[in-house]
Amino acid sequence: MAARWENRPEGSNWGEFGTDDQLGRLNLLTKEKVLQGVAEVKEGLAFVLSLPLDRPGRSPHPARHPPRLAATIRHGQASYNLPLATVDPDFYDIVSDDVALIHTQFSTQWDSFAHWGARFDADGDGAAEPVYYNGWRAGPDIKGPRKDDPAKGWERFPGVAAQALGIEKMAETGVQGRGVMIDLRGHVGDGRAMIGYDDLMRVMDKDKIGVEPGDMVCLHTGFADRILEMGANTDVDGLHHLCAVLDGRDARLLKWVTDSQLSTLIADNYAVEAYPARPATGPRAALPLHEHCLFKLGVHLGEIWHLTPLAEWLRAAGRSRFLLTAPPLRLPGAVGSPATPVATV
Ligand code: UVW
Repeated sequence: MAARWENRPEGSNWGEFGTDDQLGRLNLLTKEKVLQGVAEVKEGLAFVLSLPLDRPGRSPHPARHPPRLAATIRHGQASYNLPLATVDPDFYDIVSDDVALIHTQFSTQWDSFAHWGARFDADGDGAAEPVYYNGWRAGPDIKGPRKDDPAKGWERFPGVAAQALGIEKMAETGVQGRGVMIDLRGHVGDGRAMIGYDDLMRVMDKDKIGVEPGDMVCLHTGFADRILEMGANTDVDGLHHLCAVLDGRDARLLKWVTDSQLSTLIADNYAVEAYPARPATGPRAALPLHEHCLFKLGVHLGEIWHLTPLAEWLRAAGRSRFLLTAPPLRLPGAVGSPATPVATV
């Protein structure tokens, strides 16, 4: 089948996993990789790597809000603690049923490849068009809300079954393999630290950490732990000055992401990389690590995971590897998803 693009972005791997690929580096989560993860299970201890999904109390992102839960309505009544005797007096059952409004990227989450694209001349006609990983197009492949009334965002849903790059593609793989923890907090503490290639290599050398093709790399910065400490009253301004972030404008760091062949990149901070990114001039990506991972390489980003208890356990045990199982919701067409990842050691 013909590729859907004539040009691929510099430094991208478009086409390497197939013309129609929607999984990117998840293709490296082979059965051998799962077995390598399973081989790291020695104690039978499981760690939940999700924050409660109502944390942070407030998001640094102005359009993302805490989840809202409500009862469904059944026979005109809110169906919490509802006696089914209202249906048949001989029924002794009590039922509850609810509905949630969830901003999929508010708390512990995965970004799908539909989260970040670019204006790029993929079809070679001399004009840039909006396009995503592997040349999937904004519009025909990644559908948006009705242009005449963007407020009718819900009307996007009837068409999503045909959508490319939705988070359900990730869910269908099971997202299981070997996790590798890089404990940045253990070296740079809780102050804001911009981590470039040299800093990352120093930490990995000191802790004797190796990343092999297909590994799911987790960066512990302490950010989500500080969110938990803040409780419901998140100090959003304070968050901007806390903990390590990757320097997305460091070209050698981006090259390491390419060369390492890691399958997914995960952090307990807000965007894995500094947000906003280091200032620069000229045509550029606002978030260069997002562009590199989600748009060019097909590397899913995990954000705001709660990594501290696992990172501390691994450090105390002199280990860095574990079995990681982390599917998103199998929600067709969604751009991001909450996750309840589980690490087993
Ligand atoms: C932003 O929009 C900042 O992206 P992410 O959810 O990946 O942090």
